[in-house]
Amino acid sequence: RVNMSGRRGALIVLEGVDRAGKTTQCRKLLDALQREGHRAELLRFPDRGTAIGQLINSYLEKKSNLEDHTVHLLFAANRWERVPLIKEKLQQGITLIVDRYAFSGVAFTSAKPEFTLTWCKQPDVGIPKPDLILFLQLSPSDAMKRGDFGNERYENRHFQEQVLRQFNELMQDENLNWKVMDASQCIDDLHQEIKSHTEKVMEQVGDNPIRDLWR
Ligand code: Z5A
Repeated sequence: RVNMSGRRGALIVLEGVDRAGKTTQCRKLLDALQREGHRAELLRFPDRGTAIGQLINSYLEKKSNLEDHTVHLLFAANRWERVPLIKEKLQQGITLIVDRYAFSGVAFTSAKPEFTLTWCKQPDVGIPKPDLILFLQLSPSDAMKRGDFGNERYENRHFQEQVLRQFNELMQDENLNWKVMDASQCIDDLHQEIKSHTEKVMEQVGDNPIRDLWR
């Protein structure tokens, strides 16, 4: 369908620690926007459905081991393979709600010993820059109340604390539109806040060009 409004879609990313409620909020946001007649779609990373995504899935489920740099590059490649689609949808006026993006990529790898933030960012330099990044903040003790960790790789308290530290570093970047949200609120209150930030940004993007992340 052609874009009659002359306005592109907004690229909205949800990030946050394990069990912060990203997936729950992405779905609620999608429903709410669609109900109000907006064109919106959901994406999530990792996208486990592609050939690269299957390698990542098997790694996360601990069915295979991959060297740390290698898996980092696969996560980035898994985003790059969706870049043409992302640009096309945004140009068509479709708003994209994305469950994790390059910030998870950098935060998780740089939480491992011997990795720098600079090295970790490189493979994602140039992917579409989000118009808004909603960071769902939740303390480790509140996250614990949402049930036990799963059995996937990275699902342990010490590593998650390191990851949070790396997210905090990434949030210092003033070239990006981060909004930190209190994810300890009830699902509906958090949803209202997320929706209002999103709608404001959808208004603002107009026909602004899609920019490159970290460039
Ligand atoms: N990873 C990486 O290393 N590199 C990368 O580039 C990328 C990712 C993109 C898989 O990601 C792993 O890949 C992840 C990062 C790494 N590793 N870890 N850990 P994933 O997106 O597949 O992760 P996930 O395990 O599916 O998501 P999550 O973080 O565990 O959950 P969430 O989406 O934030 O939360 P949720 O599923 O919406 O909710 C969790 C539970 O809390 C659920 O029972 C809800 O009903 C409940 N909930 C939700 N909101 C609330 C509120 N407000 N109050 C009370 N309870 C709530």
